[in-house]
Amino acid sequence: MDDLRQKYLGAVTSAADEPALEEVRLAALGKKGEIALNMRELGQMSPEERMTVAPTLNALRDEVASAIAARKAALQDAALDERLRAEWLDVTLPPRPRCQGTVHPVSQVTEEVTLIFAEMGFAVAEGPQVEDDWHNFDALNIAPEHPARQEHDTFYMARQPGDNRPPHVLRTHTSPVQIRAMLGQGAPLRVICPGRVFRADYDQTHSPMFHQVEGLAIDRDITMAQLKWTLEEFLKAFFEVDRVDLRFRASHFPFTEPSAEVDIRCSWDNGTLKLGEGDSWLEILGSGMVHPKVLTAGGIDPAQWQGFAFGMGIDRLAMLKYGIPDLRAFFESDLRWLRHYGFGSLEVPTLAGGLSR
Ligand code: 2NM
Repeated sequence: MDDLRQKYLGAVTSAADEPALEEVRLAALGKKGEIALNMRELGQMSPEERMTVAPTLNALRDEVASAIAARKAALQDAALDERLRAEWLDVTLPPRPRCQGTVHPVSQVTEEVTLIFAEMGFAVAEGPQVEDDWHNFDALNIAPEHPARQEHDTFYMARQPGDNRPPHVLRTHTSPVQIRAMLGQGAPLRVICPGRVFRADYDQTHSPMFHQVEGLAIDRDITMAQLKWTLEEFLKAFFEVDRVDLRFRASHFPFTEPSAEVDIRCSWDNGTLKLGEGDSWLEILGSGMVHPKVLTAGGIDPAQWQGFAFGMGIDRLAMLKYGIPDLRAFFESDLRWLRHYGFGSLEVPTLAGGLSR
């Protein structure tokens, strides 16, 4: 009994880590451990013998068990001390430079535009950037021989010889989203469609990928007067001015009739743009009454419903509002540019607080 005691107490003391200690526990107290086997032999003993052996064996079992528990706690303490030594942290160090990026002006302006039109009851609709030519052209009354369809304006998706599916393009405007909204939701309808569009055009003022927002309102008895009011309210809110002076110039788009380009009165005082005053006019958007053929393509009866629509460039709105000179820098992913022109992620635009705060 004394040998057993020496053996296991010694083994407990010299167990270097928890797995080694667990082996000692199994060897001594486990189901097939030495002490357990000894206890099993109590059954074959005479009552007198058992009276003397059993208490000693029980005491031994308890002593080894508490030695193991004590050693286990000591090993855990030591392991924790070691971790605390290894994983120390100097909390007096200055913080790391956090977020490198900012909210891109295109994202900020998209938020601002969406907020203003949401207030007027317009929902946001989205659609695919790769479109079939029916949604991008035919449904919008853009004839097959229209110059906009030519390779030099439109990015056509590559096709395998023998592919009989309709041609697909990178959408050249967000109007196909409005066709999808008409077909999907029917009239009455009020949506804006912000998003990426693509045209094969690259110079100082054109990027092959840019951003547009188009709006569409369909109801009974919709008129150009409502179009004009809507655009005035939008431009006042967006540019954060009390009044704007708009000029509707007759124009032509395949998808609207009549069509108008909208200019906003402005002045350029030594390089700074002022809206609402002055002798200059700045072209800001295109608009018109939705062509009956376009309503029909959208599954809407032009004898029952009318609609106005408009479209403008988000990138250009951002340049005008925030005084950003070069369009191409928008898409160069230059962090220095982004830090200069970008917005904090928590500076969320609000109509009450001033959009650009
Ligand atoms: C513009 C100018 C004028 C326009 C038309 C439509 C649709 F799908 F409803 F017919 N959406 N957007 C439109 C009209 C767009 O962008 C300069």
